Amino acid sequence: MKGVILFNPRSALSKHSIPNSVLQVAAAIDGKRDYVFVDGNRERDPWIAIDTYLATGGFDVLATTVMPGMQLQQAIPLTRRVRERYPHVVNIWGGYFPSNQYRTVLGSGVVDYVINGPGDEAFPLLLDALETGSDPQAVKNLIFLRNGSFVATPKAELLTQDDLPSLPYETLDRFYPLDGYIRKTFLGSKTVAYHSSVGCPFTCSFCAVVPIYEAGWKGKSAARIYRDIRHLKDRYGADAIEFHDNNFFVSEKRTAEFARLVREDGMRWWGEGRIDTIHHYSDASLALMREAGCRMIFFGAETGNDAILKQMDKGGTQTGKQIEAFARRMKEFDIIPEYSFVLGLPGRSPDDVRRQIGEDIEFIRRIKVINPETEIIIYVYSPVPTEGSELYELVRASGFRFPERLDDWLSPEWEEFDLRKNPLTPWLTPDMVDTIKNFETVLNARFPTVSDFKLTPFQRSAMRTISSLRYGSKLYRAPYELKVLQKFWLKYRRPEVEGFYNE
Ligand code: B12
Repeated sequence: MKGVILFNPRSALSKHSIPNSVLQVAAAIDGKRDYVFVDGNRERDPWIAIDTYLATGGFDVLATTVMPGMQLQQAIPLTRRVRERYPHVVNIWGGYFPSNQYRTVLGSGVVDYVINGPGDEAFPLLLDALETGSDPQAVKNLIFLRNGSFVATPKAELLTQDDLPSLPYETLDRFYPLDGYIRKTFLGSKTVAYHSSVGCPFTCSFCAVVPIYEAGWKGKSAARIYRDIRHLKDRYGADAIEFHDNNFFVSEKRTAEFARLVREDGMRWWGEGRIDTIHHYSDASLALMREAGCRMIFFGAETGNDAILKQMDKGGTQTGKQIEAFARRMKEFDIIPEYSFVLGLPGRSPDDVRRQIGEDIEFIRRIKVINPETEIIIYVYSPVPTEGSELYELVRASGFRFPERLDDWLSPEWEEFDLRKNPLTPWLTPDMVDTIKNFETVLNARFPTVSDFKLTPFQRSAMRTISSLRYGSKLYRAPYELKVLQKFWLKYRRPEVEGFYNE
């Protein structure tokens, strides 16, 4: 077995954070196999780098990480090109998209193996099997085609995260200077992306994490996180952290311990958590987190409607009332809640869907009254294959189907689908999508996000003034003047699509 090319297809229009998916995979083979990085976010045309490496004859594996959306635009054509020009090269895909859409990915004939979930053990073991000619079926977390049938090997237990090797930042730095990833955001002048846990203990049926981790969660200890963060601070001058975990705040004990460790470092941090989990945190823990630099937390609020929270299998104790009470509580501790909502779920009738959208818009307005600092993110529901869930059965019953051919995901409408902005769900009519998007435009003008720190105080107050009549009188229809100002004057940036604005 020769060298491995680790490929992170382009995932954002601007430069971006540390590609932790391929970096963690690199850690699993570091010192055992030759490998190189190709980052589509840092290459004008990644094909040139991939082709150059393969033309040397020193590489025979292209290992690509793929999430839905923009990454498909490079992952699919480049993998296909490698198959055509270098048929002996093994194509391995890992990440959320292939794990959830393995039939389409393997059915394309250009991808040989899908790493289903964590690749820390699966990837090195697969390379060993390919090298020795032994049966890959012995490798867990793997899916491949054999004689026309899918072979999905058992899922491995989640690993003890503290046992994972340190990430080879210095190696990545040789390919792409790390300064290019450690950027200024509203959190700090040198913001790093760090991933301290895998999975999530909950099974929300609109979330792509669920089919992969099935309510499993494992996290690094506070001491290990702090050791790694200190390395990024001391070696690269990091002064802020984006915790990219699906659910960083599962354990109050771990969070509080990390807060105590990082308290004197003057770092500011952001992460993702659940409202019901952190609402059960003590006042002391919340105060400690704020003192230790926790500035904003992303939450899946989803909806103010308890029946729909149930239909979503949101689980836990989250309710509309709790979402309101928690926004009020976060204000007391000066930690910004970033509430994401999922609008446009299937209903019994079009009127039912419209009524629900209207109710959630009113609910979001109430949250803004309770705590105007609350950042609001609006997603339009895009199904993920949570087989067997009440919500997914409703989706299937509506006639919704994912593309069967891999190349169909390249079509503009499916790229839109992935961005959860304009899904092609049969029950959502254009007027419903317009209602959601127009409200979003007026809301973002009335309350510009703090994360877009390039906005001047004048721009912010101008947008507030210009939009206040519309927002005050709930006039959301055809907000073209605001769209033009946001696009051309503000170059407004939404964190849910490209991450936090960074320079
Ligand atoms: C960072 C991030 C981004 C970054 C891009 C990162 C990049 N790669 O360049 C940005 C902010 C640009 C981004 C954008 C989006 N994202 Co995003 N993103 C993430 C996030 C928070 C962290 C990913 C990460 O680094 N994880 C850390 C690594 C170590 O974990 P991992 O990726 O799971 O990797 C392990 C395994 O999966 C496997 N593996 C993964 N890749 C590979 C590759 C190989 C070769 C092998 C062997 C193994 C392997 O092994 C790894 C180690 O165990 C994840 C959530 C999460 N916590 O993972 C969401 C997530 C992947 N994003 C998601 C989505 C939907 C999007 C957007 C579409 C959102 C939107 N509405 O716009 C956009 C799409 C991008 C676009 N512009 O089109 C969803 C995907 C859901 C789905 N349907 O599959 C996730 C899961 C969030 C969620 N909870 O829903 N995203």
